[in-house]
Amino acid sequence: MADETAKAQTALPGGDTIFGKIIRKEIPVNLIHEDDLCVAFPDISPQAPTHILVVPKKPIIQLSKAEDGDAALLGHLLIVAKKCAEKSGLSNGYRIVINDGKDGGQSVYHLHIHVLGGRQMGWPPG
Ligand code: DGP
Repeated sequence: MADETAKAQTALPGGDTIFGKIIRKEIPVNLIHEDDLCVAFPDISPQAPTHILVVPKKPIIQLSKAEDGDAALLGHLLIVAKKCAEKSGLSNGYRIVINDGKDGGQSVYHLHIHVLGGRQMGWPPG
């Protein structure tokens, strides 16, 4: 698999994404969580022992395109993210990441939250 940062340099916003296919069950994943508003599943290219993606069913392209009316949904995604971290036993802490756009390293243009844990995270991020 190509490096995710390299992929983010060429990824373009717009259209259906791999996450749309996962939400519609066209591609099978090991669902960690599903409700009316979102799904959570392991990242295919894990950057930590635990690496989960929390993805809204509403195809918001990226955080910078979210609207005021998405506030409750965005809050829900964070609550689901912390529940997934708890379920995964990340009792020592974890990192929540949202990559936005080219400079943010976004490669899939369907908003998602990364939950990373199971190792010491560094700062600043790369
Ligand atoms: P980002 O760079 O923030 O847009 O993160 C996209 C993530 O999506 C990246 O960490 C790899 C992951 N990913 C890409 N395709 C698939 C897939 O088909 N299945 C799963 N589970 N994850 C994927």
